[in-house]
Amino acid sequence: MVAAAVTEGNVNEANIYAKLVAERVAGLTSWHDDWRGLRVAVLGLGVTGFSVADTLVELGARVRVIYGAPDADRERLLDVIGSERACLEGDDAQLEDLVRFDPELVVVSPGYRPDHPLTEWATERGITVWGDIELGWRLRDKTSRIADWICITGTNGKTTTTQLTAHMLQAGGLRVTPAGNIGSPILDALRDPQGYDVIVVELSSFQLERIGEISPFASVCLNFADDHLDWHGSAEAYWAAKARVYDNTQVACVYNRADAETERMVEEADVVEGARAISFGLDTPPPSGFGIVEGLLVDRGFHAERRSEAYEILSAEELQERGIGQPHMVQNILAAAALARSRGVEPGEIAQAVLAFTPDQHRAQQLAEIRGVHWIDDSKATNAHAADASLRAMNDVVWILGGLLKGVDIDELVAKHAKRLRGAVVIGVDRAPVLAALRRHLGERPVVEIAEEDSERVMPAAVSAAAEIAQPGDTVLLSPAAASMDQFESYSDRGRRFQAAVRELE
Ligand code: UMA
Repeated sequence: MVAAAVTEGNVNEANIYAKLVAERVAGLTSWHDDWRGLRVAVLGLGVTGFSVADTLVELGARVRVIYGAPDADRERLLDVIGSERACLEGDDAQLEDLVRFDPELVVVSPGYRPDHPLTEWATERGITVWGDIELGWRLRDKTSRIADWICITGTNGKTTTTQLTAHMLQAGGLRVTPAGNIGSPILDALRDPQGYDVIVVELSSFQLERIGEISPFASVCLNFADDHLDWHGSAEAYWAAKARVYDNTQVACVYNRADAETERMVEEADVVEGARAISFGLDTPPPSGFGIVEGLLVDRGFHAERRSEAYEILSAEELQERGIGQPHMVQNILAAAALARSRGVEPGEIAQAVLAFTPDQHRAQQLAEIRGVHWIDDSKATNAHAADASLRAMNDVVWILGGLLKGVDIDELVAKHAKRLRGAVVIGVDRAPVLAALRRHLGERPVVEIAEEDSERVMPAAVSAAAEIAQPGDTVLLSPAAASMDQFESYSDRGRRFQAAVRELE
């Protein structure tokens, strides 16, 4: 029985030690706390992993980056700053390395699934696991100017809305930067020597899954539809992740009046006392809403006399003239305006920012009219919801679609828009379910399969097939409703190749 008692004693000792470490880690809530010597394992060596390692080495922690794919540039930089690193193929080898390192904290890149074996191992042992956003929140006081965070998520439109919000805040005279899922990690923004008044943080559902206890100044979930179901495990888990954007919001929870799910998220959120719910939508706004009245975008959310009065921002016609009058774009503008108004930007400054705004490439981008046919590049539509937003605005469409479906059923989208379609051209490796859905809903109309899988040749083949189907007055729309990585480097690579093939037709 002595042996058993010793074992039990060891286990207890290990538990007490793990608890003490977890308490030390939980107490690290400032850039100016003592991070020295803390053993931190960083999982992944993409932009996030590198920014985390760089930051924590600067704070004096002992950092080891564990990752699967070599990256010569970042590896060289890790060596220069003095971070340890282990490039190992497969979860088993990585887990073994992690166990040997015996971390006190694990910081994980967004792409790691919630049930990843490395993070599960850590959680089971009581080791704290953070994402980079939670770490960033704790380190937000590096400079004396501490930025407010305005947090933006949604299935579709978040990058555009993040950019628009940042432009508006800047027009209001604030020092601001976008960060997060938009492509530049939060920790890079936080280490800016001058600091910012506001950081506009685009958050993916992956980042929200590990968001921790952040407290946004204002927040929005633009819309909600199934995406990334394979990653989150279920639609409920995806909903719960998105809903977290509203937790602890201080001033304004902005939601979409036309999307009951986003309203429910606000209703169920635990917010700071006094935070207001502000809606946006394309209809006449209620008090506390942004919307459209007689062709004018208006703010009834922040007017002192909002029961009877509204601030005019600008006219829908001005947006049309600048090619940014599509319904989903107007929704993004209204959401961004609500966020910017919550931080005190004047309506006139918002109008000025919108009129100077140029949307990104590959987002419902009008390319050309060739022999009466309009060509549109919406390669950025990497999910059904984004494609839905583009298709809604059109008729007589030859639709080029397909790619990595990410576990989403395409049938509903096809059924909904079948009436608008002249025909369809299917690309991607995962073509069978797309073809089946199209054949089910399009009857006799042409559905062409591009069996070509060489990335050089996919788009020329798809464009020439679409050109054959299209009649004068029609629109050929590349809006894949799927991710691009099966055949292309990224959605922009897919869009660039589409544009090049369209130019060949001219
Ligand atoms: N890795 C593994 N195992 C895994 C997952 C990742 O070994 O299970 C490794 C990868 O091989 C790679 C590294 O981890 O070496 C990359 O980590 P990552 O995939 O988290 O990517 P980062 O480069 O750190 O970029 C991430 C976001 N990527 C993802 O969420 C997949 C970027 O969003 C984001 O801009 C960046 O952090 C800064 O915040 C991209 C994205 O596609 C644009 N986002 C998705 C979307 O918008 O739909 C969510």
